[in-house]
Amino acid sequence: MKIIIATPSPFARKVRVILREKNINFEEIIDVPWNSKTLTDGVNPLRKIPILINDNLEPLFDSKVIAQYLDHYKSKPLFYPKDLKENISARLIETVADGICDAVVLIFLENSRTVALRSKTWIKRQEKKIFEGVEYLSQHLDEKMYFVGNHFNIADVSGFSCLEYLDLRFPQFKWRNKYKNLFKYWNIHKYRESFKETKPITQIIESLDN
Ligand SMILES: N[C@@H](CCC(=O)N[C@@H](CS)C(=O)NCC(=O)O)C(=O)O
Repeated sequence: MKIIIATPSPFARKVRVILREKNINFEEIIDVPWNSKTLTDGVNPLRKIPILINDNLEPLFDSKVIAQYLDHYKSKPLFYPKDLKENISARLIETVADGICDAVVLIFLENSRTVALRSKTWIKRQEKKIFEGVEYLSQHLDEKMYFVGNHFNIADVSGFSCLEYLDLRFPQFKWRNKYKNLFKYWNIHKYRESFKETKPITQIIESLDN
């Protein structure tokens, strides 16, 4: 199995973490999806990573689709809880964490444009999603060790990846100061091997205004 990723991407990270946790053999292929010569060309019509290539299947894209597929490919450990209530709660945390990352990406892209083209209103709109999203994560975590239920699952993969993506692309938001419970949670999970091996790393991207 092959997985096309970008090293800063929190979406690719979800899949990279799950592959490691499930101990599946895979090859990681690094792409820069923003560049004109991207490996996503002709593979994902949305031209986004992550993409999973498995011999007997058409290419899979979108981290949620891939993560759910991996639970079927190898069920242990399971990332989407079987219990309906827990399953919904975990997928809501995943959706909020992914949505925060989407907003961070949009701000990053806006700030990559020449100053005259940047919209402060647009940036403010995205910032609101980030602030309210992190508030949601903090409230739902409360003082627990895992976001949902009593085992590490998709909510933790997404939530943790989101918090470290904020560190990379939105460091001015010092979430550790405002949300002590998230800070405590991050301290507990940061030593996990799959997280250590997939820490986000920036890439150089082509100018978007060319
Ligand atoms: N909903 C998608 C989001 C994936 C995504 O936004 N990937 C970004 C990298 S972080 C990308 O490839 N962007 C390239 C583009 O939009 O052109 C998922 O969960 O996989």
